[in-house]
Amino acid sequence: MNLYRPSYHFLPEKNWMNDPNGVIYYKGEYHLFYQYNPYGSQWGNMHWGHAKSKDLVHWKHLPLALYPSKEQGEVHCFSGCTVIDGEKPTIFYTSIGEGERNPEIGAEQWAAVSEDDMLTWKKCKENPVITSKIHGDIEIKHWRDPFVWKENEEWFMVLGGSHNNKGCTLIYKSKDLKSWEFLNILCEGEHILWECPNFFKLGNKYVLIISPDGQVEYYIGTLSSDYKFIPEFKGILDYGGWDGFYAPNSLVDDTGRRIMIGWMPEHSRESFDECGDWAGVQSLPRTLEIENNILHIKPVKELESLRKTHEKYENFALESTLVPKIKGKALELIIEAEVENDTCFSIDVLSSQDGEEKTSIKYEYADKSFYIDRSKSSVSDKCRKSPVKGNVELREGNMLKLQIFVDYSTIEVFANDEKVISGRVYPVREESENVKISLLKGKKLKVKSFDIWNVASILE
Ligand code: DQQ
Repeated sequence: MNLYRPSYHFLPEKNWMNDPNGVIYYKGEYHLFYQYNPYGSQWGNMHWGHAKSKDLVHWKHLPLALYPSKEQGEVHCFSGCTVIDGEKPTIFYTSIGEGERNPEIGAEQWAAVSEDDMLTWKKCKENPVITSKIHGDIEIKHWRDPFVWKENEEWFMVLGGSHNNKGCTLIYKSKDLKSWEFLNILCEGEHILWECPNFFKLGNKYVLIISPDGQVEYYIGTLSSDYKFIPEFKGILDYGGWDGFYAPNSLVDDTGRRIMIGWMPEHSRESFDECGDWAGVQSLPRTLEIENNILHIKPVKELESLRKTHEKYENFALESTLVPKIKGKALELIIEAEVENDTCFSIDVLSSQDGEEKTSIKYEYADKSFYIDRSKSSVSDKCRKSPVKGNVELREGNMLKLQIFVDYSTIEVFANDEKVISGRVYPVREESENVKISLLKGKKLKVKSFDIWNVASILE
């Protein structure tokens, strides 16, 4: 029996997957490319895998999109993006080779085009499209992960990197996607490197998202006329980091939604090797909106189509525990409650009957934290047990909404349609599929509603 492989998240049939790449809405379908090693379940031999979907929920696997061009000394096709130039889709990605073309100092930016609606891709004969010479005397290391968009009839690109040991994003401009001009260092931060930048307009602001080898951060701000980003507000896009969410990428669809998908890594497996011949999952797609200078992150509506058996509890006071009838390893739960002073409560999922193995999603009033307590997530001592923690302010009337998606080894917790924590867990017992809500501190939890659904597999 499968105990770990998610059933309603995207992942390839087997082998290693990491960053989502080149996500784009094209001719009525969502395309997802991804970093992929066709030869094993460890990172290496980076190719681009490819899948598409009509609804962001059910995905169809397609042939690999990019292979390293060994004859040109290319070893990896690192992350990048897809854009449509007229009718022709173009991929921009970072090409890594041998020796001097290593990721620290030798990366180049390459392109590939498709003439058959993205089914097959041909590398452009003009490659490399950009080399690091474009920066003149400015030395950039770990230069990678192009993100391209069109604004006022001009193309722009941002790339991640490291300048004087500080993570940075660089910005470039082009008229034809072929010849590029370096504009500026768009923004710099304190981390050693910034990977996979996304930079886009949302409402009347610009948003910069960066992956700094840890929790993914976002900045909201404005752009100066000399192409310097001026951050005004900052936040954590997902508290998961290496425990659950990294290197996201985004698209805009025909409804105008900014939709983001991130890689749910397996770092929490540590020395646990029971999962089989696959590694890496893509997160559920989420929408991004700015409200009160904070990025609000919500799962896409389309996921509701997977809801199956349902149980609902309304307007009750939780004084000890509630055990719903529904159980399983693929679930969605929503609780809306008024959280009084001193309250702490827990929603246990993937729990064994005796509670020896369980993953507890907790809310603590004292420090307004919500977190995935993984201390008992697995009776195996091989995987990571540290909590994955975030913070969220209560809404008016001390109201809290937690929307939780459980899918075998993935947990995603959305709090107040605003903040999110993604985490990975590896419960080893087949019977670890029970659910229980418990009041841990305080007199009572005034629950307005509690909903729980079994979630259909996307393979059915
Ligand atoms: N993964 C890719 C890089 C990127 C990193 C390599 C982020 O392009 O910077 O697989 O996870």
